[in-house]
Amino acid sequence: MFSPANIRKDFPILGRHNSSNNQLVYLDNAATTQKPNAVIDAISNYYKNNNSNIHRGVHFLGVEATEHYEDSREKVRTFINASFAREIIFVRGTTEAINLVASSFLAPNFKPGDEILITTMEHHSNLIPWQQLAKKQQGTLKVIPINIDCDLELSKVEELINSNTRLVALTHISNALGTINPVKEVVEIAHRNGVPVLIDGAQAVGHQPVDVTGLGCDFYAFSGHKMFGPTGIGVLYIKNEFLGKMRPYQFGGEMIKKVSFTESTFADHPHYFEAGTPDIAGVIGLGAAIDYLIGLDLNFVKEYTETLTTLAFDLLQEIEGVEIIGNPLNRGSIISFQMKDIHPHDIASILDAEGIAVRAGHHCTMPLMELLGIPGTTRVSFSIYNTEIEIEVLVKGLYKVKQIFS
Ligand code: C6P
Repeated sequence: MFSPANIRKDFPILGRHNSSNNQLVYLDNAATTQKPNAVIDAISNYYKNNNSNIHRGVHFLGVEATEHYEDSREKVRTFINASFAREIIFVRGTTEAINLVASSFLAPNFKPGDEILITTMEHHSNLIPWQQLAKKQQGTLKVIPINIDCDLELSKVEELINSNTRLVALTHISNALGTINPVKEVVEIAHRNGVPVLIDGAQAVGHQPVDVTGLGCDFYAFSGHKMFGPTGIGVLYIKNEFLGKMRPYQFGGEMIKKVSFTESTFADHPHYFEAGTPDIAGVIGLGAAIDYLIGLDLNFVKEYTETLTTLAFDLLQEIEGVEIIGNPLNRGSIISFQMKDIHPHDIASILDAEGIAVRAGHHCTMPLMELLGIPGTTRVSFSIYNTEIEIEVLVKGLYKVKQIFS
């Protein structure tokens, strides 16, 4: 039987206190989640017992390390329901995954006048690579608007797609608003018009079941560190049919078949995209994070964090002067808000003194903040180890903020 108290024991950092001896209340999970012992131990065990380079050594350490690394690829494949292991590319994180698609898939065939379609709520990582590509190759970046509730205007997707559209790139869950986008519907519209779709899943994987085959998307990007895994490792899912249409991302060892001074031929996928020694410990840690999440049951994770988010939403709304940004039809475990006449950084600093970790600022979505006419927000984001008591502590903290500024 699930119990938050038992889950919390898996995360040693949750026992930390700040310099005023206030117990940590970690509500910055959208920035990065904390790590369970299972992940910390898997990384430590790799370095203690298996450390070796992979796909090279004939010695037993090399064989073991390679097995663990490729086991993790298989775990990722089943976790997101991809069809083939070769569709799973290990990268540094969501940011690198998106840059890989921009330079290996879109750039080589992108002509002047071509268009890329994103949404108003994209993180800079799913905006700047497309913006810079469009600038360099005389194309256009188009933006799907959002409505007053901060939901995507789905009806505009078909209107904005035309024969020049080369890609639709959108976030699954907005890191700044919490909006869960109707990504399956967007994929259907785009595909009806012959346009491939990339989904930025940074805030979705690990929070709810994700099925790339069911979604039908062509590219899906996510980061290990937002789903209990280590930093520095992430995944790009590339649908099989696109693998052969992409150029290598980087050149070097591991991604080749044969090399002479004049020519090189390249390895099969996924190694084609994994030049150099990868983050082996990170991949093994990510595999352990997936095992941990499977043990928790993702449907349960989703249900529990939804309950916490609803509770926080209701309590925050009751505080006079608090304005929650957006009221989307479907919300992930993220709430952004403002407090009348108080800067988000002041709110975050006062909460920090109480031991409460939140994020304040533009959340790497400057164009969205500009559109909303605000400099930034205070953001709380929940994970499986958060509790109702912690939400009460947050609410108390916010009353303290009000009191200090009154
Ligand atoms: N958002 C946040 O506090 P990286 O840094 O590559 O792991 O992930 C980038 C990224 C891309 N897309 C979305 C939707 C994201 O939320 C993030 C990271 C963090 O919201 C850090 S800015």
